[in-house]
Amino acid sequence: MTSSLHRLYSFRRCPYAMRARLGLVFAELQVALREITLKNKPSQMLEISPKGTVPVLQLTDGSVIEESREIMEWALKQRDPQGLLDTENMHQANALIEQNDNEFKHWLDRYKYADRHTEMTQSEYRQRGEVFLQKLETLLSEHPYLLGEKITIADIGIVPFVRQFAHVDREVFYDLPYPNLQHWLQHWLKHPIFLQVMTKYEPWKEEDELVVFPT
Ligand SMILES: N[C@@H](CCC(=O)N[C@@H](CS)C(=O)NCC(=O)O)C(=O)O
Repeated sequence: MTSSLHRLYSFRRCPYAMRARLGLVFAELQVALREITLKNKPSQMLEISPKGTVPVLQLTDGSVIEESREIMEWALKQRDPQGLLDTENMHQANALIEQNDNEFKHWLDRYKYADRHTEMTQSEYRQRGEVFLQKLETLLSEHPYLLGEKITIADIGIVPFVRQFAHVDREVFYDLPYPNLQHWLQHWLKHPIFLQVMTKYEPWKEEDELVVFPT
């Protein structure tokens, strides 16, 4: 059966998939959602994206976007009612997202799975990750969102990863000297769009009815 909706393969707790869903919801675009589990990826997803990571967006014209950052950007270029791309600092937004993806994520994974990476202690991994958090704290001490008074693509591209870092050990995170970052994260965790993005869905099965996201 063909669908008039673009199709998103996603995994609820994956920060990359979260940023893609945030992009879609801020763009007010609906997609046909296929929630997956990483242990049991659907063959339909692997056929269009053999690298096997989520998120994957299959457009109705058959083309495939298989990088989370490109999905966010694509969505907001279609529609951007809240002006998330509307910043003079797009260069800074891109640089922050790159630092998040290339450097912070590296330390986040080691902090989260320190038992699998025994070269350093968990707190050393955390401190390496904190270099990026300190940068965010400085930005957020100047304005409520990373690049100014309004939400930009930098906020939605980065917040899922800060959430994951915080949730490794919430007590430790909220004891760190980053009040503005903690406030920003708290604000996001209560944000209606964030809550929408974290709705739980059962893993997709071929016989399922179309699941439209967001509803
Ligand atoms: N560069 C990719 C990374 C996506 C990624 O690594 N996603 C993880 C889940 S958070 C994944 O699908 N991993 C595959 C696996 O664990 O099998 C993107 O930005 O979309």
